[in-house]
Amino acid sequence: MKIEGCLSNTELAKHNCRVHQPDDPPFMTREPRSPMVTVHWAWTDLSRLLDRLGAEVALERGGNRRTLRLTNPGVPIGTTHTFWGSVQHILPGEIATAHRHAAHAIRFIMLGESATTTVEGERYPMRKGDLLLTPAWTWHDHQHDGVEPMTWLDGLDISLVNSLQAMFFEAYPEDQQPVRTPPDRSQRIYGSGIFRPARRKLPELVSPIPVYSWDRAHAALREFASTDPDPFDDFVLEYQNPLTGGPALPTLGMALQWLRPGMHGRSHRHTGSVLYYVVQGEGASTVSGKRYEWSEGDFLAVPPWVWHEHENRSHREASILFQLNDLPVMHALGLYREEAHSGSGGQ
Ligand code: GTQ
Ligand code: FE2
Repeated sequence: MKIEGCLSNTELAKHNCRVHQPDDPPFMTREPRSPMVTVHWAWTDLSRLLDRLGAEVALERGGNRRTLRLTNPGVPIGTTHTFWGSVQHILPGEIATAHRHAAHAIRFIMLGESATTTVEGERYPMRKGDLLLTPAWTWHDHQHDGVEPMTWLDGLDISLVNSLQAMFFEAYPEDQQPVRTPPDRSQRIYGSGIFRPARRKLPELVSPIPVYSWDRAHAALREFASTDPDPFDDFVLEYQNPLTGGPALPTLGMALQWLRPGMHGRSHRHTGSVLYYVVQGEGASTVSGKRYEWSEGDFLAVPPWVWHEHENRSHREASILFQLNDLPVMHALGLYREEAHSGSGGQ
C-alpha cells in the first residue's frame, strides 16, 4: 500500500494504528519458514555434561529440578518453538519436591532404576523405557531411592503455554504430597487399554493412564513391526488416550518408531516440530540435505516443514526411536499438512 499525503505511521501510532509499509516483513509466507534449526545432541557429550551437572548443581527445594535443557539456537527458548526437552538428573537419596503447573509434562526414562514419581497421590516406579505423564495442573514430585544416578527425558509444552499467556505454577506446601493407597489406582481402572469402566464420567482431554510401561510398548511395537511398513517412517505407534483413541495429551504427541535393519525411508515434510530420542540402534537422518548419524542415547530436533528421511545403518538390529512432537496441536487446529518428496526414490 502506498501512503499519499501525510498519513504517517508516527501519526497513526498515537492512535494505536498503523498501515502496511513496503519494508514490513511478509506476514503470510507461501509456506512455513521456521527460525528453528536442526540440532543433533550426541549422548557422549550429554553424558559428560550430566556427570558434571550432578556434581556441581545442587537440587533445591521449592519445586526445582536439576536439568540439562536441550536448547535450539534458532528460537528464543526451548528445544522447538512449542516445547522443551530437558534431561533430568537425580542422585540417590534426592527428592525433586512437589509442584504443579499449567504446562503438560512427560518423562521418558533413559537410565537408572529405583526412582518413583508421584502424580496426584499415585506413586509409580520409573523404569527404563517407561513413559510417564504429568498432565497440566497435577501435583507431582520425584524421589530417588536407588544407588546410581537416574536420568530421564522431560518434555513440557512451556513455550506454547507461555505464548498463549496461560501459565500457572504452584509449589506444594510440603516437600512431597501424601501417597494414597492403592498407589496405582488409575492403572487399575484404565490400564487394560481394551476396557473402560461402565457408568463413569470419562476423561477426554488427557489420558487417564499415568504410565505406559516399556514392556507393553515394546511388545506392541514388535508385533506392529511384523505388518506393513510406512514408506517414510517404517513403523510408528502413538501413545494414545485409551478412552478416546486420541493423543495421550492435547498438546504433546509421543510415539515409538521402529526402523527395520537396513531400511532407508522416503523423504517427506510436514508441519509440526519433532524431537527424536534414540532408544536403541544406530542410524542416520537426513534433514534439509544434511545427514546426521545417530546412535543410542542421541537426540535430534527437526523443525517444521523441512525434508527429512530416516535410515537404519545396522543390517542386523532394528532401531527404535522415541518421538516427542507437537502434532496433536497441529491436528486439533486444522494446521497439519504433509508432503512427500517427489525426487527419485523420494530421497
Ligand atoms: O520434573 O516437574 O524439565 O516442572 C521442567 C519443569 C521438569 C518436573 C522439567 C518441571 C519438571
Ligand atoms: Fe513439574
